[in-house]
Amino acid sequence: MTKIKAGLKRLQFFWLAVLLLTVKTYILYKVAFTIPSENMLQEFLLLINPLSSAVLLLGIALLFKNRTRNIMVVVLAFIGTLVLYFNLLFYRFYADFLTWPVLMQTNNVQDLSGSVFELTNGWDALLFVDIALLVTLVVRHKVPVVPRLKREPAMIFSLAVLIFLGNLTLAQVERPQLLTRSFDRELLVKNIGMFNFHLYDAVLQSQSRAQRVLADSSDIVEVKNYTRANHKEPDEDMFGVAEGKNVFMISLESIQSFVIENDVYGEEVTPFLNELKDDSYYFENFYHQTEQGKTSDSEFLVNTSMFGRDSGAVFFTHAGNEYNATPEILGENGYHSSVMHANNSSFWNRDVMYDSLGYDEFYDVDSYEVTEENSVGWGLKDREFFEQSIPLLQEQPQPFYTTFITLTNHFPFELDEEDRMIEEYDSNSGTLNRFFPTVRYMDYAVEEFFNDIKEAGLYEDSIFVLYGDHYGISENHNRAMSQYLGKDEITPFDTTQLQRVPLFIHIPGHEGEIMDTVGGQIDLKPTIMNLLGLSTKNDIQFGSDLFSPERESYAVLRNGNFITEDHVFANNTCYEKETGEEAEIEACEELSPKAASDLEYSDQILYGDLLRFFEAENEGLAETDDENES
Ligand code: GP9
Ligand code: MN
Repeated sequence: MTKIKAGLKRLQFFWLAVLLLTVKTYILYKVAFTIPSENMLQEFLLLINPLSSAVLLLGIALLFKNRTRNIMVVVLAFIGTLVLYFNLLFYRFYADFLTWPVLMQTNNVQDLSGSVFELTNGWDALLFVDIALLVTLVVRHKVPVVPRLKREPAMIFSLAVLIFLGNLTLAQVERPQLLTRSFDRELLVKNIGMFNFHLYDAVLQSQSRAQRVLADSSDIVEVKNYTRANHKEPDEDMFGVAEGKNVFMISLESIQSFVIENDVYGEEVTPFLNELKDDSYYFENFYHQTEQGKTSDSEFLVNTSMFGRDSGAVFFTHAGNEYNATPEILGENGYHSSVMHANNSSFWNRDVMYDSLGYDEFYDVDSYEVTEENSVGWGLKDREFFEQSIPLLQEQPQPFYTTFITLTNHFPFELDEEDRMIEEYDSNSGTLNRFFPTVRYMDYAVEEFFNDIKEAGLYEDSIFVLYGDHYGISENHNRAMSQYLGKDEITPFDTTQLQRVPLFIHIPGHEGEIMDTVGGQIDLKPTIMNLLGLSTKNDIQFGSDLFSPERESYAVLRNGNFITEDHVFANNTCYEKETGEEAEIEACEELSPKAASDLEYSDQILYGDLLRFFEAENEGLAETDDENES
């Protein structure tokens, strides 16, 4: 105890600086970044999360001797304050926190430097008051000059690590999978602190950068040959049927196919979608292929026809890559593209990633009027969201390609009493029980949206693609799920089959059909492009047109499990699809190499950022085509 006291006294100037930086960061969180907290634990995390990094940063000063050490404390505190200040300026402009890639993208910084004066505020000087105090103390020789102890820096750095681990443990209690899923910058800053967030971001970025640096243009040739060999020609009758039409991409949050044509105590869960089935192409064997990136992974899959990552979220780790995504290609073909989603633009790093995917516009939470009354759970209720989207749609140039991301049917599936149209289910899982009424509500919201679209005169000239983004009920609820499905247990076969999400392609004037081809989100890009009359023959893609007569029934999930016409390969076991019984492994072996190659080649493109070499290649191709013609 006395030792600790002596240590505190010896390093009193250092600890004073640590305290000031910590308190200042906390005040800034609350006043400038207005980070809300929902409970005491969150508030406590906000308060302590700057501590470990302050100790680490200012601890560097302890490597120096005598007076230099005190001067270094001041210099490092100043640097820390500058980091806070740059974030603050950036936040005033973008309502987001700085990341390394953003800092490297010069146009972003130029945007900012142009208006830097407008972003500053007289009160900002307060940020530097403590620095002035520290300087005064040093200049006036009020700070004792203490000799350097050999083991001191190491002890202080260990202390920083210990504090950080304590912080992280608490943060994981508050937000499980915080670092692996890395879903939102605000959440990260909230839980581990701004400085630690910058360190974390640096590690993440350097990992992906290393692979990018090692890649060169020859790497793309093999992948290109592979995907071109797997190309499937479109159905002649379907190619171009929706040429020039608007495209509504409607992402249905957390819905799974098992709710379609199903009921809870006699009440239909999705009456509208069940009806929509009758005059749409409905794909009953369509799988989501997402992992930890959840909704963002699904957005990536449907727009790029590439796989997301097996861990983490590609929207975060590879937002700076070159892509050849649907919004960009459609943009080159006279389309206006946008996303409508009433959430923060920084969630899933969408603000950055949407630029890379080539979207023209992102209508985020600021485009909507969100109040306590019209919100539930994660935010704006779906009905309100769709309603408020209509005027936004009307102001867009046509034809448009617009993605709508619903939100109400999101875990933990909260709903206001007035919006509950069917009863909850009764099982040991509150999650599954609540799931049905929120799905029912989403179904209602989509129905009303269709009515509004018709009223706004936007129906006839459009096509509608409605798809489930990912599962809503995880394996943690298997017991309740087996009760609902009337099964003894949920096997790996069942779990794989539960990854089916509904896909409707609704084309006004078409009768539609129940389609049994096995497919996944990765197939949507070529499917949509071909409907619009645009060939994807030369594109690098891992999916194929769902209407193509040449396509084989097949989907590989991100975890390597795959599904064919007759079999399901899950957890290294081959199952008969019809019965769910185990089959001879040979029955699945034929497609194993393809499943592995699809994932591997897609990863190569992603990690090597290989599509940056693609455009040049394509131009070369166009030239040779021309030459052949002349
Ligand atoms: C958040 C919404 C939900 O903006 O898309 O994300 P999820 O948690 O489902 O990935
Ligand atoms: Mn989702």
